[in-house]
Amino acid sequence: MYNCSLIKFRKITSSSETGFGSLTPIEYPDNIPFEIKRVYYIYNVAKDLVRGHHSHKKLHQVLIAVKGSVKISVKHHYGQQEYILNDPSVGLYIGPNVWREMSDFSEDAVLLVLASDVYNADDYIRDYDEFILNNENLYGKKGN
Ligand code: T46
Repeated sequence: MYNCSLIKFRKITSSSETGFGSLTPIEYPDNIPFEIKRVYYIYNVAKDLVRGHHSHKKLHQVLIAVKGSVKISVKHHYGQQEYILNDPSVGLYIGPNVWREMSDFSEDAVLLVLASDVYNADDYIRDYDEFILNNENLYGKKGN
């Protein structure tokens, strides 16, 4: 989807030892399209709760379910899509002007987010009508 795509990271495992586990490195610019200025994570979310309900004006982010699973619903002027994140070696890149909602958190889910900038409340569009209008201003009115 426009401004939104899955990234497959490396998963380093040792075949020689059982139970050794896996390691996923993420480095700019090889695996992620922006320099990381902030990291946060979301956890202990109730099963029926939906978070998000906003887009960003300039922020780029990558979302990774480092534990458990989370559904991410995204919407842009050019389409909408749902992703189930349940693999710590897979990230979902979300660029600017994409409406996002996070739901269906499994009980053990930990959603790690890598962000291109520090927290800035002014970068959020939290009103859905404003999001639609902003996208129309940027990409043109639907049907024209
Ligand atoms: C996003 C999705 C995936 C801070 O003080 N610093 C921070 O870095 C963040 C991310 C949030 N906050 C405060 C702002 C609110 O008072 O934490 C509170 C909860 O934030 P919010 O309601 O925006 O959380 P979500 O889960 O709806 O959205 C978050 C990010 O804010 C957002 O950028 O894309 O996760």
